[in-house]
Amino acid sequence: MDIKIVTTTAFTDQEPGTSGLRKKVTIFQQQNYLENFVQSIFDSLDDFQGQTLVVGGDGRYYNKTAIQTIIKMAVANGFGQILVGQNGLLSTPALSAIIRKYQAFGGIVLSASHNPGGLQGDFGIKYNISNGGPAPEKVTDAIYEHSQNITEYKTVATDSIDLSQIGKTKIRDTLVEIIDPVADYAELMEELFDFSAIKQLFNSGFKMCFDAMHAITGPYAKTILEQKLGAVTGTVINGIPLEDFGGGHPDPNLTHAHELVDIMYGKNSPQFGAASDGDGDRNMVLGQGFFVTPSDSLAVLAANATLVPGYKDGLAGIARSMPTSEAADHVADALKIDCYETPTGWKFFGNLLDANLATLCGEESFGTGSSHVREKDGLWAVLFWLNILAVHKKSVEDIVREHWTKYGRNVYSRHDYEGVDSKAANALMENLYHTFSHLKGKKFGKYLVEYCDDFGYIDPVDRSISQNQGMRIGFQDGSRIVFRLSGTGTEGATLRVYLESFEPDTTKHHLDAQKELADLIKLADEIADIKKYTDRDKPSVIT
Ligand code: G16
Repeated sequence: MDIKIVTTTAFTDQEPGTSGLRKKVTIFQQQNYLENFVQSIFDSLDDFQGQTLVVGGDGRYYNKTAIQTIIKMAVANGFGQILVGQNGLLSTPALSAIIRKYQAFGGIVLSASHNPGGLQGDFGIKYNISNGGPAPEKVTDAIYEHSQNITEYKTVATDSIDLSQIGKTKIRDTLVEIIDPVADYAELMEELFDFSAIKQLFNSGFKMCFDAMHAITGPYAKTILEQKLGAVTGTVINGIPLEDFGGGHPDPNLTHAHELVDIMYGKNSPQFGAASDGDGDRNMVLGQGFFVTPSDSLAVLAANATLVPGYKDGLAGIARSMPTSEAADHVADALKIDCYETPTGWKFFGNLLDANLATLCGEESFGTGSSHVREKDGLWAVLFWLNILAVHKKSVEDIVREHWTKYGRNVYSRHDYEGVDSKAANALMENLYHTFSHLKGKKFGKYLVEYCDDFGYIDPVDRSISQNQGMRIGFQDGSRIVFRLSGTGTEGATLRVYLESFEPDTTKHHLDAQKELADLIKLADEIADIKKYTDRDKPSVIT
């Protein structure tokens, strides 16, 4: 079978964002669009001939078609082995675990994460390196550069591979192996967590509801929660992965995971609720009528880590993205370990984890993870909570409230303005940038501006520099407002406004976050002129 060299023309818009290339399905369906990007990935890698590539996706529309294309191109480009999840499925954290376990050269994840799927929805592609984590910026920059100059790609003319049967096929010199998408990941979870304690918890009548949102975690959650841990059948809802996620928006937050939210805030709710997103790396955690912010979740996991077998020896450090609340910093202070502040994007945690500077990482965007893989991991976070609940035998709410009593509460919220005109969003940021030069020392009511800057990061391991990572204003009382444009949207721009204040007074810990943050919310609008630039009088999503 001969290698085919196909002539192509570059697309100008293949610049990876916060997490790979995400576009409308219809954009990916243009002739050679996917092929160009895949060839650009391969062209930016060295010495992968004969090595292993892992491929899988979240099962969204176009997943299977794209996988067939990628297999043929990986064969033509000289990979020695390709591991593919059965039916083209692999959650993002499972793919990371498989890269690490089998010492693969890298992997390709097909997902647009929490973005809606289906013919009119979104698709995405991301390259992960040999540590199992998202390619760092130097690699994504190289991919983009290659995509701008591409003139041809390599493929082979062969029949489609049957993705439904576990087994091996040889194409030219490449072994293509269809693997169980769940087994390796489940085994890793069993090593990290006290499965017998969690089993006992479920045996004692403890109930939970896990909403897989018709996305990738359905099969993983059913195997681990229902089959291995003994949670009652029906614990996992929306557990069958569908190409359009059943018409839903697979983003585990209070707005989009409304079915779970209704259950957890309704009568006779189970003790614990959780949801995960399209590709299984995000998580939302709820108690009975109680929402745990992702920032608090990271802090609680860090404070309780030594209760969990996989972390019993303690944490090397914690890392959080800049807009994530400083709740984890208080825990790090108490544990006398470092807390690193990185730009938004899981790729920035990779070096810290590889160098063993951090063990737990987290982001306000519903992502938590650890050194067990190099991605955030939704089901892992749920199992971590279950392990803590099994040890403490207290409610989720009590655990969080006791945490606040000890460390203080970082009251937190994020306001998103989605689908804003891109020019207007850029103008808002530009204006903010100029405003910043005379904000320091200024007083707004009770808030005195202590610092304001455009966040930049120097990676402590390889000294690489990442600039323009979000505009932040810090006030003297520890409150913060951060403004960023999202790097994952596919329509117009999304303005994210992150709001945080610190409340040490336990008598105020029961208060509603939006009310507590009302002054800061007003101030954010006053400083950035949000209403004027976005032409919106309120955010589209509040978390
Ligand atoms: C991705 C990244 C995360 C980031 C999130 C939101 O998550 O992996 O690190 O926090 O996007 O990014 P933005 O604020 O730029 O939209 P996912 O779950 O979409 O892969």
